[in-house]
Amino acid sequence: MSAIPPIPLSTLPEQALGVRTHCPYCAFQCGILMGEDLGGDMPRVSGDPHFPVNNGQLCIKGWSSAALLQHPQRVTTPQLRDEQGSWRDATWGEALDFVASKMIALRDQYGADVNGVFGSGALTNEKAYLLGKFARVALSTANIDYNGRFCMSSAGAAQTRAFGLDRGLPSPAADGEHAEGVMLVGANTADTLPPMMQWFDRQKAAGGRLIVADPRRSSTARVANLFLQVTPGTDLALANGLLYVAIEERLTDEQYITGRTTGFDAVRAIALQYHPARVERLTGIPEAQLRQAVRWLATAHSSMVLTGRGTEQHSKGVDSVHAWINLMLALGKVGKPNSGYGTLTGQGNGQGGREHGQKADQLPGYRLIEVDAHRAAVAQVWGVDPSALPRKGKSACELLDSLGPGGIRSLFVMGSNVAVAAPHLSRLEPKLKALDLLVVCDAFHNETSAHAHVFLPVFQWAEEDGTMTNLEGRVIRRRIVARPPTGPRSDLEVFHELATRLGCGEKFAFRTAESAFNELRRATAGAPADYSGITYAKIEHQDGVFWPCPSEEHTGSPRMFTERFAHADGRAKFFAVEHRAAGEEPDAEFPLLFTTGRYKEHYNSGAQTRTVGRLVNAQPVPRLEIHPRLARRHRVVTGSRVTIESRRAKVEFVAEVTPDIRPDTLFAPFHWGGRSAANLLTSAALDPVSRMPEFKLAAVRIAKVKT
Ligand SMILES: Nc1nc2c(c(=O)[nH]1)N[C@H]1C(S)=C(S)[C@@H](COP(=O)(O)OP(=O)(O)OC[C@H]3O[C@@H](n4cnc5c(=O)[nH]c(N)nc54)[C@H](O)[C@@H]3O)O[C@H]1N2
Ligand SMILES: Nc1nc2c(c(=O)[nH]1)N[C@H]1C(S)=C(S)[C@@H](COP(=O)(O)OP(=O)(O)OC[C@H]3O[C@@H](n4cnc5c(=O)[nH]c(N)nc54)[C@H](O)[C@@H]3O)O[C@H]1N2
Ligand code: SF4
Ligand SMILES: [Mo]
Repeated sequence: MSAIPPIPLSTLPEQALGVRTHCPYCAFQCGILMGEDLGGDMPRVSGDPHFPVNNGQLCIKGWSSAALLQHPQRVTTPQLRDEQGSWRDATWGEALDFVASKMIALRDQYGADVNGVFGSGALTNEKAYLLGKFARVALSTANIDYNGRFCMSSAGAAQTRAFGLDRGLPSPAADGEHAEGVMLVGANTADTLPPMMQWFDRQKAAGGRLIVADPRRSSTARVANLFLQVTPGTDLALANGLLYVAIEERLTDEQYITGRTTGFDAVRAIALQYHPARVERLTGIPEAQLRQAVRWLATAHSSMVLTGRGTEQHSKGVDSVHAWINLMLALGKVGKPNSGYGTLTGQGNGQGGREHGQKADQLPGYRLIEVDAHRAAVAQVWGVDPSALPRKGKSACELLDSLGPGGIRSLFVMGSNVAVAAPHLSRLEPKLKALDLLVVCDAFHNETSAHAHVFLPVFQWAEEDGTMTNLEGRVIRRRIVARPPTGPRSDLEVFHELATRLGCGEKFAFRTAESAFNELRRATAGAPADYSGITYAKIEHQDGVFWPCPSEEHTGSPRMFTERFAHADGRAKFFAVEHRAAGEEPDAEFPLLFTTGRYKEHYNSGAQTRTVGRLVNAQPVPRLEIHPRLARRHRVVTGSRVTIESRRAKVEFVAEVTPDIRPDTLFAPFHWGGRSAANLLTSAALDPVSRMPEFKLAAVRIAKVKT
């Protein structure tokens, strides 16, 4: 196969210093400025004081993000496994020929769906869009899904069902400052979106109230006016219980319910079964706290409930989010100024990543792959026959579960470290090992690439152009601010090179990210997430553009649902939801609740942050949080080594004894792999609607390691 001339996707502008771009990590997408190299070996990063979301603030991950760029562990040469199973360097041509010929051979032998693709909410909109197109057009496989399934899928599904559209926040983050009441449910923003706390600090300083529901007195809970230390897995009962109190105290907004919603009667009938005594038994939250929380939310002129993964990553995550939405609809808050329901999107492009067709059932712009009119619209832009598009494929966990002989024999991974981030890892690992072909595109090796046959080294965030959509639905520009090392290529170029070898290179021949974005705009025109009116120039002038933006004259949509919801009748839908047991509940054998989450210093699977010295020094190992009462019973002190055992595995942690956690609950972060992986313990019980795994609840037992 003859090499195609590389596309000049990374051209450092003459004057890169001071160019505005965004942090590579989370959905807050803080504005950053790349400063001068102060004699060290990396450029200096500072917060962009003019970007209106972070106002110049950054967290420690943002401050240290430049360390990823010139990193000594950065992979710069394509790699293939040799006969002994060791990596050997290869040329790009050799590696790409190997990947494409293997994919073709597998397709010819077993059918197109044998090739799997796994994407990411870390990818720019352009990459996410082209990854979906690559799977459907170049590989003709139905089997593409992505790590957003682990992240936003429950809140996304519930918002789509309730409001007709899923945009994480219905309004700019800064509106939080003006909300009299804010309730954060299963969201530890002080650690996971630190610069967001400035809006809540101002909100409280102006007399507003902050309520936090979490099984741990987290850094966020510590600054709340009211802390509800909820039992893991019982948020749905908590929300229904709050609605009970609202109905009983006549705090619901009947005019709003009649004028803007449907389905309340069935919800009222169920909520009335959640009297405070029952709710206290289920959730651990006393009646006085329930009443206080509802009064603050209901009597405030403006109030909002914001959910995070704590309430969503459950096998009843979708119903739990419905319960929170029901509450805010019943209080008449959704679509009102500085009010409503929102979910705090997690990954850098967690929002855009879920809109443009990486999901198994989805095409760009939130179009659905099973809807004929949607297939036709996208097929036209792609220049293919609609009947040539595959149908709906497997969701992330199901896709990973079917890896190996008899199922999906090849996996192309772009932007996820599944060998750390997926649940029930002891089941996944042999499946990864049994693949005929595992390709990882990344800048660093990680626990997933340890099983790969091919490693394709790619550019990082600061080395290429593109757009990201932050947690507010604001489409922003990622800009080139650093020169890439020799060797790596853009993900966009990888698509083009592979597609060429698969016979459709012309459909991926974009000379710039902007030209790929312009095709994305056409593919989303008229769709629910309509980007057709967003241009690179407009993003520049407006500090980002909020979708939907259906024409070039349109300035974007910062606030949603003010007049109508996105359902055909313009109304929001209540969903009658009942508390139910988790995939596994504690029992005599495994009597404790185990839940997982994050440290401020590390990011997700840790693939990036575990390479940054400053972050590793601050947070070198995962610690198991345990209440003093439980610790005493097991003769555990801070620093003791303890074994946590679930039905699936045993993991050893160092204990951190803290009164901040419930006595029936243990917590560990999931940022580490290998034998310290929290996900060895978690289960793949899935939500029936979103197919979200139950990361936030497993039944475990504890033993002190004998020394
Ligand atoms: N520092 C840092 N920031 C990040 C990330 C990171 O890895 N590190 N990742 C980004 C991404 S991808 C995401 S998705 C977001 C996630 O952001 P968050 O949702 O804030 O993060 P988590 O720590 O996973 O979970 C939040 C809280 O849920 C609590 N919790 C556990 N079980 C339950 C429960 O049953 N009910 C309730 N109410 N709470 C529960 C945990 O104790 C935890 O404090 O963060 C983003 N920002
Ligand atoms: N137990 C437990 N497990 C969880 C969670 C939990 O709370 N508890 N949270 C879940 C959630 S919310 C999430 S989002 C997942 C996240 O977990 P993962 O899906 O593993 O995501 P990251 O760790 O962010 O991995 C991103 C990888 O992509 C690479 N990367 C970043 N940008 C690009 C790019 O532009 N191109 C390419 N080719 N590569 C790129 C990085 O170098 C890194 O190796 O974990 C989930 N797993
Ligand atoms: S809050 Fe998120 S976007 Fe902002 S600096 Fe920290 S990791 Fe980066
Ligand atoms: Mo996430």
